[in-house]
Amino acid sequence: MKMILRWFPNGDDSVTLQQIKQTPGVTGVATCLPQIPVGEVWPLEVLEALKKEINDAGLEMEVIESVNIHEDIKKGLPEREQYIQNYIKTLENISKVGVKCLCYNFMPVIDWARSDLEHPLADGSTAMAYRHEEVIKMNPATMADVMASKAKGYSLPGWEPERLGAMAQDIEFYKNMSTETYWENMKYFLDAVIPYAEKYDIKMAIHPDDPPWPLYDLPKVITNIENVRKFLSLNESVYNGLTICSGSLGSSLDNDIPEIIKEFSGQGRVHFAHIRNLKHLNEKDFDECAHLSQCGDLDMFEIVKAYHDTDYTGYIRPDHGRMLWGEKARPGYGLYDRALGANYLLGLWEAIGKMKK
Ligand SMILES: [Mn+2]
Repeated sequence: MKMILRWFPNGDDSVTLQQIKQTPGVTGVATCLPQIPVGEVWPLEVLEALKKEINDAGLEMEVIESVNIHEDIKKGLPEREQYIQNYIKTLENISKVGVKCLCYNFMPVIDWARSDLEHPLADGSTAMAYRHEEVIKMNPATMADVMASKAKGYSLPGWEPERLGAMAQDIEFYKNMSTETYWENMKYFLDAVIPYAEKYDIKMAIHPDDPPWPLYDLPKVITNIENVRKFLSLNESVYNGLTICSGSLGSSLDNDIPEIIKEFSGQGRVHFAHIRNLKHLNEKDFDECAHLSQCGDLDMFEIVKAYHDTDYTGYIRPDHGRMLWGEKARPGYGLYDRALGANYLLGLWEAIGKMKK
């Protein structure tokens, strides 16, 4: 297991590589090139410069999160051929700089959704929150405005301005597409790309849909254990794998996260773990919270133990953190709460390992 933190380059992060390096037990970062428009090839020379910057800080760059998938691939349009070729070229380039794992998602139009990015918690910290009625009352463009207004000037991954322009049109497009066709488009992408992931030795790790239920009549696919089984069966290569995000899947109270980890990590199909906690107010409303079991609904001991028991060798990162101690940062991605989370998870990992001796 390798503990990493997400980090955004080009000055688009309040957290420095030096701060990450000083976080005990953290050996690398999951990073990205947000300046490259979705669908374009990631240039090798830009990747080499990024790798040098990260390595010079004493950290590894083995995980990319994420290379976004062009909407034409998800829609199954003829233009997907070119975008798939570009994706394969990007795989080749990231392999040349030593990347081993690629986290991506296959959510249509809208990436993750929250109704508030700085919801006050009882202890005076703030966290991202989701209120289902508020989200479905907002149209997606309004939500984009809400997201942007609370982002503290940082870019929000998944809410890149270029994807917002065509949002209304894209939502309309999917109204005429069955979920089954959406699955077929996903399989088409996987069958084209996975042989190259094998060739370049990059583990593809799809991130679950967040939240794991339909919004605005858009298809949702990576939402529960049955659908994850279906996804993995679309292409049986071990390179067609998962990012298990405890918070995204855990937003649905029907999902038993330790069971999901045991099944798929046991099969060697989990390559990246996002671990965070959340606290439900009811079935579809929740606040994000500190990582500790006692702060939320998820049992972090059981989650970490499920990875440990299945001899997990992939990457783990604490997921979103709260804003605390006066920190100003991209929502979910401050330093303090994620550093606390990383060390809590490392403590559980150490204790579970030593109890087995
Ligand atoms: Mn996640």
